[in-house]
Amino acid sequence: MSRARSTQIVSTAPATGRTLAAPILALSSLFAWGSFGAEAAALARDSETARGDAESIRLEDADRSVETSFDGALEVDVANPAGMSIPIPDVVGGYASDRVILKLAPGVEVVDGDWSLARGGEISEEARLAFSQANVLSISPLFRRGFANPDLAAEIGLDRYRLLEVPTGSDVPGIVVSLQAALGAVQGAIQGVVQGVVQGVGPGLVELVEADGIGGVAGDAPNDPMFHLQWALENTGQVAGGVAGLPGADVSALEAWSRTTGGGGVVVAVLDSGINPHPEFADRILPGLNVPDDNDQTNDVCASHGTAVSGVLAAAGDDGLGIAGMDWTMLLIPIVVVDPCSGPESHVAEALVFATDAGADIANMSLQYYAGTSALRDAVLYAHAAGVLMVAASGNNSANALAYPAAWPETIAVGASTNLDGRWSSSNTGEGISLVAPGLSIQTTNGFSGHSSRTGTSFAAPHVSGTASLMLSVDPWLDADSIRQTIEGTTLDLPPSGYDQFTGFGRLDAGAAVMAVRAPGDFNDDGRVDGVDLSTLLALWGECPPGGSCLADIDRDGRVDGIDLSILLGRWTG
Ligand SMILES: [Ca+2]
Ligand SMILES: [Ca+2]
Ligand SMILES: [Ca+2]
Ligand SMILES: [Ca+2]
Repeated sequence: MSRARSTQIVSTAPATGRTLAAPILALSSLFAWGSFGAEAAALARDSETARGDAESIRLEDADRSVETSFDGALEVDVANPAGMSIPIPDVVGGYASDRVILKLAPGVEVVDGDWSLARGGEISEEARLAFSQANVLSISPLFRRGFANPDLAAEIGLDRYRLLEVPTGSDVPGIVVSLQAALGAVQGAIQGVVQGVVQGVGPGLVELVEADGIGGVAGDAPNDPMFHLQWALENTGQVAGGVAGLPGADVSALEAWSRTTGGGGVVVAVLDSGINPHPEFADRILPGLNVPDDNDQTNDVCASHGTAVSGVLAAAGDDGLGIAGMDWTMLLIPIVVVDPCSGPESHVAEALVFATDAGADIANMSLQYYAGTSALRDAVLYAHAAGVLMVAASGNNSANALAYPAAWPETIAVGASTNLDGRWSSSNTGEGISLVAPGLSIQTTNGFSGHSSRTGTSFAAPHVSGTASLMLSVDPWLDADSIRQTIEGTTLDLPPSGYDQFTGFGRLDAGAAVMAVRAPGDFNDDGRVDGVDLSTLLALWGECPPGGSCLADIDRDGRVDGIDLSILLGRWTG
């Protein structure tokens, strides 16, 4: 079984002639578990799958080399013959390395000191040998306390489940496949090819063999001591602005965090008054720029405005300190554009070009300007063309006109909402506003180590930027336009019905937006990256059709190729 771990894939795409060698954690799941690997590979080779655009796969290890082409349904079954190929043992999302689950076929008993199975008094030598090879330590009923309704349990077959204990660290995926073959599993999570392989091999002593997955409790609220004040993230009816809130009128941060609290090094430029090295994010502040002073001094120069914006974006969550931000791991580029609290628009333009050139994924602009200069306009176009997602405050003037740069269509214009899911009264409105997000009495970071409550569209915008950052941590190849479409498409509509100039598409729902992101390689959005997705990728191999959808182009470079295959394999879950 260790042989499978050293199996290598050499994959040649006929369309391009390119050859790539990919690390093959995934292929050990795909084709080769113990002796079963040869059968699986043979099956792949012998099946009728060759197509002009199919991928050619050669499997190699120390003493075997199997070349095969496949495209469609075949590897769906071969890839996952046991209905599981979870790659990592003993972690949440992985499998238990010391447990294997059997469901006995009707009429089969465990006999002989737990070392074999029998039907009608006939003891199976295959089972005895298979258990011995798997180093099975014990076999016991899985449901240890019996059933209050034994008839129902028997109808479902719960009474036929057995737990096999094996040594910790066992190759459970390999054992599952071996036992399926030896014991003649007649039913598995995935049938078809598996049945074809094992038919006539085993005596049909079990219905299924499976690994035991490991999970855990779903996300509790983080332990930040001020989290109970953060109505924007979890509204339990907290008072804000003297008014008790509407429970649930929040961005559903807990739902978003159940999927991700950040990761992948997303970079957010904060065009603002600077960022103090507050302990909530001090270790994640990258070198920045002070535009007015033309130097690299980026401590906050305006009553902690930029520091407060950064807390909403990026305060570390569940660290026992203060508050939780939207994305707990994002990197911040501080760019000072004001001195101390105001300055020319062109400084923002400079800052935007600097942010773009520094590789920012997102530019948060909790700013309001009124001229709409061509210099800033063109800097917005520069950033947009470079793929920077721009998020801007709508402004705090009670005006029916959006501030700049929010007024330009390339930016996401964010107004402020209240803890009652209404528009904050001073939040600017106007055609082109994208959405609203919490902006009233927002608990955030202040000074060099403190916290305070802030109000305004400045503190609404970073809820949106932080949501975008979480989305990028799920899929780093998301482009700015699709992030925007998802954020705008998952809002909670606020009155009046439909898009309106007061609250745009509605109030931000970070949970829905993050959940809407498909994980890279999970083309059918079933939460797994497995043989089904691999089939999709191989079937779509080559240039993307012009104007058409290109589902399998994970890195969005216009073609489905070895890069996309590598990404998929790297994210294999089975
Ligand atoms: Ca914290
Ligand atoms: Ca509306
Ligand atoms: Ca999938
Ligand atoms: Ca691609």
